[in-house]
Amino acid sequence: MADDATDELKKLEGQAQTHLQQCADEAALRAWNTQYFGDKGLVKAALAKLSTIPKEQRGTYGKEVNRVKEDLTRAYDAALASAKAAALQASLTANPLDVSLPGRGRPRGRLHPATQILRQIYTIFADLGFQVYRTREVETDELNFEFLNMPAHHPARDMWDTFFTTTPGVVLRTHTSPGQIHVMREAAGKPIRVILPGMCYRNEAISTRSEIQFYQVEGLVIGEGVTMADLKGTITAFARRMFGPERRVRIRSSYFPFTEPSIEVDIDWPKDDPNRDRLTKGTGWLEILGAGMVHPNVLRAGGYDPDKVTGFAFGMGPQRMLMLKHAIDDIRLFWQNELRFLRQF
Ligand code: FA5
Repeated sequence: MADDATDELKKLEGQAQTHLQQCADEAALRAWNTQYFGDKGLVKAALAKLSTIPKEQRGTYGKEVNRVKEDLTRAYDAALASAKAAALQASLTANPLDVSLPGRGRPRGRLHPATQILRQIYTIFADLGFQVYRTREVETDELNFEFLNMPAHHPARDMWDTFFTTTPGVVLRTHTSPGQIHVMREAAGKPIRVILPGMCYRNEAISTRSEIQFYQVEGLVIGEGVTMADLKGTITAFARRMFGPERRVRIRSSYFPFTEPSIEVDIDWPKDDPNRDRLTKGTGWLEILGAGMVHPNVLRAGGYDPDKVTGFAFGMGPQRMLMLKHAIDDIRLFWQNELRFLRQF
């Protein structure tokens, strides 16, 4: 019985070695492994036979079956390693790596021109002692209009065509001015000198100078004895630094319900630009901001006493300034994501 078993073992070993040599690739080797070493494999079966061998011959058979198992395992590992190496070699020869090909460059991003000019604005106002204060883009009707001295049905509301949300009384802000109320209420009576940058939305006819979505930077200064002269000085100092000393600044009187008196400020369009007349409607000037002395009703809405303090406010359009700086003939270019345009900045 034991001799028969040992003969079978020899036969099994010979057969396994021959099969192994015939395996041409990794897949064939793995199939071989399942055939001999899988759960129902032939080597497993030979090991299981041990319990049927008479006790006195069990030691010899056991040693032999273990030797066969180890030899076959070693042979399999070696064959698998050389099959893998051969496959790698073959793939390197078939698809040679051409190290002389030029690399693929990574495109470098840059700041959007609107972000660049916003940062310039922050820097100039930081030097003038202003802090940046951020407020929300979605406001209530109350903050966008009422607290700014425009009760419901006030005709001045017509100046700002508004996007209403589906929630009654909630609007996309038409200007950064509602931020004035937020700052005043937070500062609670203390002096204020801040700018409030952010996006605004208007249901407007889009043109070369007007978008339905645009940045504004609001400014607010409140304290004892703040005058119109401070406003004019601040705006002029800002414009000189933003546009250079050779560019002209025009201040003219205007109307806003939340300031009294009110002004608007224009900058002269570059003289040598052929689009000058078209973009400035023949005047040579483009408006960059509205401003004025904060109306007493607005001071009251913010919790300040107009008999004790005064203040000035302004709201400027950074994209209009970009147009003026670089003689850009269409404000819509900023949101079109045309890289050939954006790369110039
Ligand atoms: C206002 O929005 C006032 N809240 C400004 C203000 C603030 C006055 C504080 C007094 C005190 P106006 O609608 O004129 O005003 O807009 C101010 C600036 O925002 C404009 O001068 C312009 O530079 C920019 N702007 C206005 N509408 C658009 C638009 N549709 N597209 C691009 N820029 C715009």
